[in-house]
Amino acid sequence: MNKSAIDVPAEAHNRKVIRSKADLAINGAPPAFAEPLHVGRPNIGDRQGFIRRVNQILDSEWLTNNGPMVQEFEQRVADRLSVKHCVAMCNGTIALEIAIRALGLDGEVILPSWTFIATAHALYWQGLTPVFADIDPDTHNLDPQAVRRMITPRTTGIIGVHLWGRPAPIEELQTIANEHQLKLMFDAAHAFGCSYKNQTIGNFGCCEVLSFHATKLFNTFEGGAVVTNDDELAQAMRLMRNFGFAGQDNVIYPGTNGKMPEINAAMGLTNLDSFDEFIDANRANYHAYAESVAAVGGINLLPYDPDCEPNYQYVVAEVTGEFPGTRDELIAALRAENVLARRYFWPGCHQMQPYRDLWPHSGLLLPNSQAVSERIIVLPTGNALPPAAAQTIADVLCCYAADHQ
Ligand code: T4K
Repeated sequence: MNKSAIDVPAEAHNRKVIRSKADLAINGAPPAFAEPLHVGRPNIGDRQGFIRRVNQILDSEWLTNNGPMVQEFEQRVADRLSVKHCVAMCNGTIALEIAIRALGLDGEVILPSWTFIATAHALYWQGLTPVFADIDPDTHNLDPQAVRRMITPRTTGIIGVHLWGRPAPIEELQTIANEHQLKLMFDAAHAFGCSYKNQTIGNFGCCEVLSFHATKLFNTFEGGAVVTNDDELAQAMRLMRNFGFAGQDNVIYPGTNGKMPEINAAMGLTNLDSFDEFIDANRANYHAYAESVAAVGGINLLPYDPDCEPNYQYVVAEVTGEFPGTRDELIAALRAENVLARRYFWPGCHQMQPYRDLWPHSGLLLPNSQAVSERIIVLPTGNALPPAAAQTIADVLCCYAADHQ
């Protein structure tokens, strides 16, 4: 067993004692946690503050269509990220689609396969061809050399994804985009509140897309936004998210309905008030895992880059060949303890439909994406994680490893 796992007596935290294989739930013992621990448990700020805002909305009888809460929310997000425009949307996927369209992307767009499926679907849904480039196995982000290899005469853009809140190789991608006259945008769904070299995520490429889904560090129930410093782009996206209306009775573009309702903005404003506390809680969870889980042989916690300020949204570990068991067996052992760890984003977008049938051999060009997808494990975090949960999870991993030596 690793040192820190035995340093803190389980009894002191009133948590299940896990010292031998007989204590593991997969071997018939009761689970370590009475309630499931989720990866995406929502962070919820001040309830009374939220309810006050909901009452304000109800009293005002203004429920949606760019109401005062949405406008305040957009301003607060823009201020927080030091970016000129925040265009709030109903979710991150529609925000991606609108950004893709407003940028005039066409033909082929290069993106990682190692991302949530929405990044690829947003392109496909807009009639574009997603072209998957491989990742750097150490950072899980796009490998610029792999991006170069995927450029064809039909390529019009690149979508970098700041996976797990770790900035994509921003400068290298911008250089490639400039050399080939491509538009560069970022899927920053994981990176709200992160920064790169002291500049907030939200200020890179032509625009960056945020998700405020319930499972994100910062949520508006459902929601998203595109942030940009480009006035014209922001104006085009505002038009697109509201059916193309340029004023009452005046439609000048075939737009869609991407509007954020007032109640979502109320949740956003409430959660913005507590956002720093959410980060603090996640940072503490991350460090607790780093001390305990990372000390288990064969389980490596993904570190953050020194020149990036993370939001600690995800606790991501890799199960290496050194660990005496497969990733999926380990996930099953954790699930038995009520630890609902995930294997995001297995098996990779290229292995999901329609892309798997369209390009059945694309995996040959994505060896790093495939390898990472087989060894990843995402652990529960968030401000509802019980105290010492990371330690208990480390104890499970240690005993599991000892049991399978
Ligand atoms: N780009 C990237 C890189 C993304 O990661 C995402 C979304 C997007 C774009 C698109 O943004 P949105 O259109 O979603 O705004 C979840 C989320 O649905 C998705 O938003 C997120 N990424 C993705 C990483 O995770 P699932 O399939 O894992 O959701 P689900 O229902 O399994 O929930 C995860 C866990 O959270 C569950 O174990 C239960 C727990 N949970 C969930 C909800 C909704 C709760 O405890 N309470 C809740 O209200 O996709």
